[in-house]
Amino acid sequence: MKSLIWDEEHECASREQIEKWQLEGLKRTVNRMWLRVAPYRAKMEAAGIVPEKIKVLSDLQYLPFMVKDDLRQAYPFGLFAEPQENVVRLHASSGTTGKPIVVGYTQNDLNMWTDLVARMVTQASVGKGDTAQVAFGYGLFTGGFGLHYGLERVGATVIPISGGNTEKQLMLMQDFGTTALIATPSYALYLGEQAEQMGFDLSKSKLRVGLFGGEPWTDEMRGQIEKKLHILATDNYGLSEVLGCGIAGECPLALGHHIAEDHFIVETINSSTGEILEPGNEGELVFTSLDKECCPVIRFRTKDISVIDQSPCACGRTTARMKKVTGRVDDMLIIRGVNVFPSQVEAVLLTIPGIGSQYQLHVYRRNYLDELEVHVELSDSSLLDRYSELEDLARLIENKLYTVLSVHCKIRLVEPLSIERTPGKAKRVVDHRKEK
Ligand code: DLL
Repeated sequence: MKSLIWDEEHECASREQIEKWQLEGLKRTVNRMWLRVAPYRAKMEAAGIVPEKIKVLSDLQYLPFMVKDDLRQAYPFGLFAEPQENVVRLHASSGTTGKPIVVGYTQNDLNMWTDLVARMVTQASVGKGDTAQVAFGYGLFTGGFGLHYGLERVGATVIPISGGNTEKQLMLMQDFGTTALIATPSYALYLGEQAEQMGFDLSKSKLRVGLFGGEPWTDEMRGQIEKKLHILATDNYGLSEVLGCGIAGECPLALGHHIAEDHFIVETINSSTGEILEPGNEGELVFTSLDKECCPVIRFRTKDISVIDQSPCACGRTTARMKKVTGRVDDMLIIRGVNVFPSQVEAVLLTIPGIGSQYQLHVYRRNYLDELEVHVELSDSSLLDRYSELEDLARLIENKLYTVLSVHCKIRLVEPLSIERTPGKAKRVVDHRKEK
């Protein structure tokens, strides 16, 4: 498997060099925010910090955090550091309720974004000669357009099919000879299931690699995708508020996602106290942009949980790597005082034979107590008629989940393919506690 380096100067620089770029970029960004973004300047003033105080990289710690709510309150353009005539593109976060978070890009921002996506797809081994099917939604979501331009930049043939229309996806995949699939992992798995149902033999197709991102997924799910689609499945990470896709992605060694540290400073913090953690400790990822023009961010709290590793990778890159995101701080369910992440449930479920690949957690409050009900698809519907086997399977799942979670869950086994699939991000948790 080839793993080329797109930009050796920046991807393989010494730590000393990276930190030099970071300090210069940090000073630039702090000045820009101070002069052009009044709500952030007010935060700095409240914290008693002025741009001149930023002298060394560790002075970052004195700068106030930015959170999603700051961006929401500034809807739509309140945190833009550029006048409208310099803004050439708008995207928005994928939140389902209320007003979205809007992000703008200048032409320089778009050029940088395209470079970073080109870097990310190159490290996942995609380049000239590949045919890349972009099954992310094109629109306000950054996935479609972000991947699109980066793939064109490396010279791949891009199929901008967007999300959904699964039959057509499979048809074009065969007829156009797609070699790289770009999608959310949950949609990739659905494509695999549908291919099986429709009698498409993906082992005979040209598909060889997947670039998946946009939602958390476990290594167990990676295994299932690789088996069903007969490909190498790589993960990449990003978020609209910081840039979109292209912030970090895996090389084929899959030893963590290489972070574009020449454009972003990454920190991990204790989510409850805000305390900065040393690399190697699990915490909430926090990003600072170094050269974004329209929507710079300083210490943006992502709520995503991961671990940073600053040691160089065997592939030759020296930028810090982040472990696969295990979940979001706000995805964490607290069931009778115990913390439960959907990813823990996924990791258990996908090792049990006889069940399908989709699941959903339903949380109820009954008699003032939280209850977790896990809906799990069977892989074979004939089991639904064999009650004792069904009961045995449910008990097995419950016991295995209890071992990992220390919480008793109710297991509901449902028909194959009956849990809703979406072309975008999967809905893993349905919280009924807020319902009347
Ligand atoms: O999902 C950007 C993106 C598009 C990344 C395509 C990768 C590929 P948002 O819609 O703003 O942006 O959602 C960002 O999605 O804070 C994470 O919680 C989650 N997320 C994104 N990628 C991953 C990943 C895009 N690889 C939010 N693993 C982030 C885990 C991810 N979670």
